[in-house]
Amino acid sequence: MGAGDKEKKLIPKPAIFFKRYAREIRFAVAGLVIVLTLLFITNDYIDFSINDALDGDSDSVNTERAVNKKESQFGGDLASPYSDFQPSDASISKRSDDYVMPFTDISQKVVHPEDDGVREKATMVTLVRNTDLWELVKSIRHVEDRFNNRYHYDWVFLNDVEFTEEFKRVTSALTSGNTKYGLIPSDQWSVPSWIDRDKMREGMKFLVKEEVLYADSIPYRHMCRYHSGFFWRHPLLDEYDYFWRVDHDITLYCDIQYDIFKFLRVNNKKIGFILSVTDYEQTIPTLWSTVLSFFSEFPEHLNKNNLMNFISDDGGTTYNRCHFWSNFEIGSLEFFRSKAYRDYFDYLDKAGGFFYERWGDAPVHSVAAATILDRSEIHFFDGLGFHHPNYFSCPVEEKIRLQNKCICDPSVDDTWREHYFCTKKYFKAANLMIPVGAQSKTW
Ligand SMILES: Nc1nc2c(ncn2[C@@H]2O[C@H](COP(=O)(O)OP(=O)(O)OP(=O)(O)O)[C@@H](O)[C@H]2O)c(=O)[nH]1
Ligand SMILES: [Mg+2]
Repeated sequence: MGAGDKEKKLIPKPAIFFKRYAREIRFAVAGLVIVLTLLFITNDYIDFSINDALDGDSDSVNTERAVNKKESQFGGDLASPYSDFQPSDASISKRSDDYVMPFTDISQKVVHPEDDGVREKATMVTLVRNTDLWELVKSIRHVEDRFNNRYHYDWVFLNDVEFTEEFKRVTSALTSGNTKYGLIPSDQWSVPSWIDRDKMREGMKFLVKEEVLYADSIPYRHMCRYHSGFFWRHPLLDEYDYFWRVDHDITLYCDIQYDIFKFLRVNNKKIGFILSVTDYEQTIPTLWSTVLSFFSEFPEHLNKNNLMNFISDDGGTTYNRCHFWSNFEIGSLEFFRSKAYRDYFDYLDKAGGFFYERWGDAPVHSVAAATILDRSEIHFFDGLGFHHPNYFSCPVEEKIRLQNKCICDPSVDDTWREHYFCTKKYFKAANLMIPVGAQSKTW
């Protein structure tokens, strides 16, 4: 074995290989880099073109998405104070094209907007007692987990007494947006001067005899009156256009796949509900006659394209007591701030029914919505899954329940029942189709 051979043996075999083919290897690596770069660019282009082609579909849902997608590429509306907002979960803006909308939303001709990186001027709002804290925490978690952890909307808490430090600590730890805590002015939470207290006591006695819930509760009456006429006037709500009322005793069962506030704006909706029921006759004996005298004094506030057929079975002569259950309520603050609504509330308030009887905010809001708004501005929400004691909303369509990861039992759904519940009546009044599966609930 010569010295040269020895040297060759000391150099490892791969090194000899690389030395011999150094030029070819350099070419191959450079080629590979070029090919990979080309592939990367082309793939991006194909992806972009396919999405654009799909977005170009004439279907209104896709058109809406296309508009939003274009906006989001430019970072949303630059003039908006919220334009720096980005959803924390990027996957939400890449909704797959097999996304399904509930049948009722197709029937109501609405679109589910895609996220565009622009947060609406909206907030959750909760009127609540300090003592409700440990029930409220569950409601907050439902709303945060199913919706707000992607959007970080603010949360306004309102109370007739100061919130405790513990209440603020716990709720601010659970919410993903800013929290604000407001004290209600005492004149909005006390019996007004024009109320005859003897008459009020007589009314309460009657309701106790009738075994009506909260028959003689004054705080309950303040709560109903506050929700009817004042929550939207609280200065903490001044900066917002939309609200979602979240009570301390609610449950959400499904993921909400879209920005529910953007939904209201894009579809021009002023109020949304999920369950609708019939009120107790004894709590509102003079509500309708008061409403009728309001409209005879303010006929200009009656919308020509109203939804009277939902609240009256005889063309407006009597009230059928149907109302949107207000423990779930998403709506436009502009509606409540309008002259029409303010005139309406002031008229009702002066009549005294919040105290002499026990008018609830639900019939008060619903009658206003069905008379003052255009019928197209009201929306029935589906696909969310909801519970407030003692009724359930659980989507009837399995594909919606699976897509939205609902954990409710559809057999307990109350939405489409005909006795006591009113959603079928709403669909009939609004001339909308109901989903398959809804027809079977006739009791
Ligand atoms: N600050 C404050 N909040 C109240 C008061 N009464 C009720 N609330 C809140 O107003 C909302 C509605 O009150 P509820 O007592 O649940 O009324 P309801 O839903 O008609 O009655 P239930 O069927 O018993 O649930 C809840 O979020 C309560 O926490 C009160 O006296 N003070
Ligand atoms: Mg409640």
